[in-house]
Amino acid sequence: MLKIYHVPLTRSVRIVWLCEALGLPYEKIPVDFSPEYRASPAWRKLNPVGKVPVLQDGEMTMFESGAMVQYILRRYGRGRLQPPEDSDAYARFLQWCWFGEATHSRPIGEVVNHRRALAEADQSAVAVAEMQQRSHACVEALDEELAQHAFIVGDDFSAADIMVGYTLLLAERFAPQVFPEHVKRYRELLETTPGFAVATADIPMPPATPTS
Ligand SMILES: N[C@@H](CCC(=O)N[C@@H](CS)C(=O)NCC(=O)O)C(=O)O
Repeated sequence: MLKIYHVPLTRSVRIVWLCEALGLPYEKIPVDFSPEYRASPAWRKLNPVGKVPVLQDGEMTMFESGAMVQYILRRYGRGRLQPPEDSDAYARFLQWCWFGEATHSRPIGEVVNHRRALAEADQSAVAVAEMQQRSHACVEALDEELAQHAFIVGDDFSAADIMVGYTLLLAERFAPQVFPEHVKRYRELLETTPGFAVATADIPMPPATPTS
């Protein structure tokens, strides 16, 4: 049984969403997200940099949510939720999976960190604005792609939508903007995908999206 160490709204949402979408059994283990607990030897044994999430499968323990997605697809996916590995679509699938974490989650993570740890410092507001701008540029890139098809890699739902879609949940909370047309449509479509409702049930509603 897969064990997902989970905190609402963190990247463990991706793993819950994926397991739900694949119909895989899993156990969700709540984690104390306080900096003190994450710095403790007990948690550092599971995640050496003190972050969330962690996945365990039998004796195997791993961190990095994108790697977890890839591992689960390879081991239990039976070809579902990704294009065939020898197709051009697979290259785009990988591209958007990496984009979701390496390019888009990164500036939003900086917004969260600056707000949490550096709210008093003057440079914090400048850094937050800059990172929000970077997130907006990522949303524009998504919009261009989504003008061409329903989901991020084509007309079928894939794990790339879980990678990218989770980051949109962060973007609407921490880098709010009026989503452009195709992203808005996509964001609504994500709500209908398998696993979304369960994976996001413990996340509080975001503040109202700006209308202008
Ligand atoms: N690239 C890592 C990022 C992990 C990460 O930044 N997790 C956040 C929660 S979503 C965290 O633990 N933040 C606490 C901190 O950085 O102090 C992954 O995808 O798992």
